[in-house]
Amino acid sequence: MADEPKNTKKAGSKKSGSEKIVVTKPAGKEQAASIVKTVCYATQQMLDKAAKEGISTVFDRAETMKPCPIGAEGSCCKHCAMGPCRVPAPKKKEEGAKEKRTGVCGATAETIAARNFARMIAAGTAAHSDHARGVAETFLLAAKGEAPGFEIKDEQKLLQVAMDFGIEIEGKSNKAIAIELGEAAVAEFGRQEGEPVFIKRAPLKRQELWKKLGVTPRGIDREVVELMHRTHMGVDQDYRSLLMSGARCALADGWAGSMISTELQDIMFGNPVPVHARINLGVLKEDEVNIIVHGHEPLLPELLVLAIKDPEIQALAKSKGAKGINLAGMCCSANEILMRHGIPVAGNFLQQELAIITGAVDAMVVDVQCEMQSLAQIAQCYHTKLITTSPKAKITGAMHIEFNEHDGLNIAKRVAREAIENFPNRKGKPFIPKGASQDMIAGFSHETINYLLGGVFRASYRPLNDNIINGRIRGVAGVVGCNNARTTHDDGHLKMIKELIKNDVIVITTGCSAMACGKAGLLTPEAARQYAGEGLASVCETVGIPPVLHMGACVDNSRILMAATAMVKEGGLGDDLSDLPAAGAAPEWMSEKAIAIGQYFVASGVFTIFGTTWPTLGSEETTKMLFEEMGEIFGGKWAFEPDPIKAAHLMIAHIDAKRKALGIDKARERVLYDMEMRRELESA
Ligand code: XCC
Repeated sequence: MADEPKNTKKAGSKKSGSEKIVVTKPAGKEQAASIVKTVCYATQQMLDKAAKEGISTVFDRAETMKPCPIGAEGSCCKHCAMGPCRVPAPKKKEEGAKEKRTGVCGATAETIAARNFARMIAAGTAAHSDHARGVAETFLLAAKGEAPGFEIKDEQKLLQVAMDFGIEIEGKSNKAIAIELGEAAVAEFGRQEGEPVFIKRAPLKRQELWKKLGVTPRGIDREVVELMHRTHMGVDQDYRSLLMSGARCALADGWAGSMISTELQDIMFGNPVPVHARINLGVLKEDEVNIIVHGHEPLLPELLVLAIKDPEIQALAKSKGAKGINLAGMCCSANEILMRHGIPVAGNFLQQELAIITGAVDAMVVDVQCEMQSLAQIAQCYHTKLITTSPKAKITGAMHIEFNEHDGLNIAKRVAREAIENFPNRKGKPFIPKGASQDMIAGFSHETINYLLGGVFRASYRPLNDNIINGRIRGVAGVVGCNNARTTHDDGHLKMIKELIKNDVIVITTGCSAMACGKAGLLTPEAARQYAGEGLASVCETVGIPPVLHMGACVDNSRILMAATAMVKEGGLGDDLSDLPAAGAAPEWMSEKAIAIGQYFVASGVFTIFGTTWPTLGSEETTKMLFEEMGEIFGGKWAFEPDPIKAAHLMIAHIDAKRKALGIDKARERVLYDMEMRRELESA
C-alpha cells in the first residue's frame, strides 16, 4: 500500500486474502470547501462566466451545502414515523461503550446501513429497468409497425437474441420473430418464477453459484418490489440477509434489465461500430440552432437525429437566420446517439447547467435521470427552453412536450421547431468556451471488440486472451460512473485511468467516465503511445484502438459483463468471471444506479472500488460484509478508496493476484520487446 491519502481520515484497516484494504473516510468540511472544482478547461471557463453573471451552479451549492454526516455514512433511518432515528458510528471516546445506539424500534446500525444500501440498489435497478421496459415496449410497437420512425435495423442480432430467448426462428419472417421477441422481453419484467433469460449467458460456474446462494433473480420488478418490502419497517432485520437480497436485485439489473435495454436498442438502432466524433462544450455552434438532448433514453433522441434532417425543419432554421441545426448530447442520452451516429457530446453530468450558461443552447430536451432541477431556474436567466418529454419526469417551470412512440417523429419535429423558434431570442452573443472540443473514437460494443481483435473471418477474443496470458496486457479494468460535485470534476476518472493504462491495464469505460476520457483525449489511438505502458501500447497500435474503449451508456455496463463472459468462454483465463485479471471502479460516483451497477459487478465476481464517499461507514459490520465477506461468497467484493492513484494500485494488485492464481504471472516478468516479438505481435 502506498501512503495514506492526505485528504482522508483513516477509519480502520482491513485485511482480506492477499490484499490489504484501507477503509478511509471521505474528505471533511475543511477540505470540501477548498477542493479544486474541475480539471476540465471548458468547465473552468464556464464557471468563471457563471461567477461573473452571479449564477449559482452545482459547484457553488456543493460548497455551501455540506453533506449530512449521519446520512452520508448510512446511519439515518427514516423508514417509519417513530424516527427519523440517527445511529452514528461511535466517536473515539464512546468506543467500547457496552450498548450500541439503536433506532426507536431497536434496529441496529448494521441493519440501518444495510437497509439504506439495499434501497439504493432497488432504486438504481428500478431506474435502469424502467428505461429498459420503455425500450421493450417500443420495440414491440416497432415490430408491429405501430411506431413510425423506429425499425429493426440489425437483423443478425435480432435472430441471435431471439434464439437466446428460445424463440423458434425457422420459417418465420423477421417481423414475426421481432413481435415474439418483443412480447417475451416485456414479460421479463413481470416474471414471477424461473429466471431471466440472459442469466444463461453467464459462465456456468457463476450460474451454479448464484443458484446455491439463492440469489438468482426472478422477474425484474419482483426483485425491486421484494427489496422495498424487506427494507420496510419491521421486516428483514439481518444485515447479511438484506445485503444478499440486494445482490439478487442488482443481478436483475445487470443480467436482465440493463442487458435487455442494450440488446433491444442495438437491434432497433444498430449495433455500435467505431465512430469518430467531437466532445465538450466547444461542440456548440454560435451560428446554428443548438439542441441538447440530456438524460438516458435514446428513443426521442434517435428520432431527433431524423427530424433535424427534414428539409422543412432545415428551411425553418434558415428562415430564422441560423446556418443549420446542431444536435448534441449530455449524459447517457449523449452516449447512446454518439455510439450509433457520431452525434457530438456537449459534456458530462456536472456540465449540464454550464451548457445553458453559454447562452447558445436554444433547447435542452430532457427525458429521465440525472437532470438537475436547477436547470429550470438557470434556463430562465438565459433564453434556453427547457423541455421535459417523459410522463415520469416533469420539472416545475419547464415546457412539457410528452413523448409517445405512436407519434414519435412528429413529436421530435415539434421539439425541433420549438428550438428553432427560440433561436432569434438569444440574449446577445453566446460564449462558447475556446479550444474546448476534442476528437474521440467511440462505439466499442462487445461485438466490435470481438471483430477488431479477431478480424472478420475469425472474430474472437482469442487475441485479447493471448495478450493477457503473454503479459503484454496486464489485465482489464472497467472504469465507469458519474461525476460528483463533492470531488474535483473528472480528476478521479482521469488520474485512475491514466495510472491503469500506464501499467498496461486496458480500460473499458461507459457513462460520464467515458466522457471525461473523451475530453482529455484518451479515446484516441494516439493516446496509446502517449499514456500507455509499452505492452498495452504495442497491442493498441497493432490493432489500431485507443487504450481506453468507450462502450456506451450506463445500461451498457451489461456490455462489460458480456465481454468478460466472452473472455472466460474463450479459455485460458479460468472458468469463471472471478478468475479474470479484471477489476471495476467508479471513482466519482453519485447516483443510486452506480450502487446497483457496482453490486451486480461484485455479485458477478468482480473486485469493485468506489471513490468520493462510501454510504455504509456508519456500520463496521455492514461494511465488513461488503468489503470482505462478499469476497469469500462471490469471489468479488467492494472497496472504497477516494485517492484515485491508490485505488488504481489496489486494482492492479488484484489483477496481479489473479494472474498469479492463473499461473501467468511469470509471463509478464519475461516481456521484453525484441524485434521478433514485435513481428509476431504484428502478425497476430
Ligand atoms: Fe448520470 Fe448516465 Fe452517473 Fe452520468 S454516469 S451521472 S448516472 S449520466 Ni450513468
